[in-house]
Amino acid sequence: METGRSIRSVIGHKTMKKLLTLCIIHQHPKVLLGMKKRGFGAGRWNGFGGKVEKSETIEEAVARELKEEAGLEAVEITKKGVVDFEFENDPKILEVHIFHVAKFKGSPKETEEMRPKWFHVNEIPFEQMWSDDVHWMPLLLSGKKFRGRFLFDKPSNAEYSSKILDKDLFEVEEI
Ligand code: 6OG
Repeated sequence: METGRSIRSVIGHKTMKKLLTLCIIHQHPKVLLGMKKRGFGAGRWNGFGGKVEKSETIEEAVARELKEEAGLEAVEITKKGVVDFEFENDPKILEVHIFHVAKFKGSPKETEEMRPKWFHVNEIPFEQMWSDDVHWMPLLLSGKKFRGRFLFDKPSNAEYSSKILDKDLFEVEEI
């Protein structure tokens, strides 16, 4: 019998969907972000996360990435959003599952991929983040659940902040 996972990966293959996680550590009034040091989105502050491997669930990927990128052990993770990201003239869809983590063990440490830093919720550096974040992060920080889709011109890096060409973002009761 097919499981949810394998059905998802078959659909994922046809539509060129890539499954990723993104986790925001939030202990009010502070949020832990990481400066991405290499790879996709380098030079921007973001939550922690990455690709979901074939052998793991999405929640397992959240815990693994948090450990690998910030040296933290998630104690409780809550899914808050699913957002599709697309780039003009690129058939790939990044389906990013966004989580809220309020409890964790350990203290944040710098890794090869990320330099962690706490920010007050009123001082989140949106101008040095992906340009979608300013739209959904306030929903996440106020306990809302959401779905959305953003179409960008091209990927962000340290020098260039992606332009949003189209967006659709709405609150949902369940995710
Ligand atoms: P690696 O390629 O390093 O994972 N990500 C995005 N985050 C935001 N805020 N906006 C986007 O708009 C994003 N696209 C991807 C998902 C990449 C990490 O970056 C997130 C992952 O946590 C396009 O394995």
